[in-house]
Amino acid sequence: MQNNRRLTNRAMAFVLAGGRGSRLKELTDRRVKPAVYFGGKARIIDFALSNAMNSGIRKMAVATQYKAHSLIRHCQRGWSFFRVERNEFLDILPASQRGNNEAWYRGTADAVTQNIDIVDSYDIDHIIILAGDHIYKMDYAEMLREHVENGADVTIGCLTVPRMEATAFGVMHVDENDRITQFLEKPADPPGTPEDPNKALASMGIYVFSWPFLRDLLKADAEDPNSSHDFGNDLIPDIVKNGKAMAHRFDTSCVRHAPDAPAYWRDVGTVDAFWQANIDLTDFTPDLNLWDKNWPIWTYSESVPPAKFIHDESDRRGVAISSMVSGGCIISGTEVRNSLLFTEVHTNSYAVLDHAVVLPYVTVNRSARLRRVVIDRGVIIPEGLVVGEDPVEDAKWFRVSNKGITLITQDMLDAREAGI
Ligand code: ADQ
Ligand code: ADP
Repeated sequence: MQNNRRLTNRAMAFVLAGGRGSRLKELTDRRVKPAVYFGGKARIIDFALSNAMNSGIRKMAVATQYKAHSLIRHCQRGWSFFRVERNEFLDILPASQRGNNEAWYRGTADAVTQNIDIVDSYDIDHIIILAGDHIYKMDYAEMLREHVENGADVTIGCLTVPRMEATAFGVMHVDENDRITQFLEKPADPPGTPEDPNKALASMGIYVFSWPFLRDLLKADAEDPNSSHDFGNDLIPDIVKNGKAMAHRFDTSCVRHAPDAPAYWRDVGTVDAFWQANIDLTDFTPDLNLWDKNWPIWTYSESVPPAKFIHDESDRRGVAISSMVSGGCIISGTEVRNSLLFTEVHTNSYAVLDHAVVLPYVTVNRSARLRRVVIDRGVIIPEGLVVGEDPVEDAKWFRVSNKGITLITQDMLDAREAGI
């Protein structure tokens, strides 16, 4: 068996964080999906970066492109604790900083190609390509070990998903040894697995390569006029045809907080999924355990005072029931139920928050009643605003999802105030 420590020492995590993404609607108006808040303190990208960190990887790069400012600021503030003298770092690689004629990253593979010389300078043996936009806990060291033991050209992290949900993924067929025999990028009619025709084996967009192998492939891809320079569309199908591509099942390297805890992976790419995954954390025993000291989720943390609850026995109830309330919050005479409040949310008397996901620095003024909402950062909720009781009224001003979740941003409130 290979020495895992030596493998991770000489490996890097390359996090793709530049995609446009639009299904989170106004939540991604100003920030890219990996920079969207999650779980009370963290951002979505912290999960991939923490997985790398907890797997023993100390070299990381984040390729950014659209709406990168808040992501870059977050990485600089939260992920600057590496020891440069030990060749440990997190490097931010914005598009359009390099080369003579290329501007934007043309695709996920091009995001690596445009940084070949930088990756060369890291002096690594293996590269783990990750997406910065999923919530899960996974030990990449296990995957790396398997990749080396199998002598694979590429190893792809994969999940079993309901067959009809697989249209959004790369879908693979494997043989009895989990060697990939066919790979279809986002097929309209995904093939089922041999064991269960209603399930499909989907790519998580996580790839392990030896760096010299990938570098040669990228150089050839850059010259190919027919390529879209994308891992899922171009490179992976090519390796499946001409090389040795192996599937690594998430089940075998997911990090569970208890032996019988479910394998947890979520794409929080829609307002509904984002709301649900955050609200799920308020469950009695959530499937995603943020308290697990064996696999902490690292993030930038502001120095703020503890959450404060102001409650008087007459008529102001300042309480939070089955909820998570972050530092710096002041819950003054507000009833908070099954909700998740990020840093420095201030709420006032006679207000009610029920199944609410409230991003940082929000103020909720008196007597507002908000049910099944996502409230964007910094929003000032006016006195007496009621949301979640009359979907037709809500939809006049706010974005109401198919599942009846209302997204509230300051722009929407300003438009409502102006009556436009
Ligand atoms: P997609 O879901 O289409 O498929 P894609 O748009 O390729 O994902 O983005 C993957 C990651 O790369 C995201 O984190 C995104 O932000 C980033 N990204 C996209 N374009 C980029 C660019 N030009 N520069 C830098 N970063 C960029 C992929 C695979 C599928 C697989 C799913 C799993 O192609 O096979 O099933 O991911 O989610
Ligand atoms: P109400 O909930 O009745 O509208 P207030 O908004 O006046 O009451 O606030 C009540 C509590 O919140 C008090 O304990 C007050 O000290 C605290 N508080 C309000 N604003 C701030 C602030 N900007 N910084 C620190 N504490 C605050």
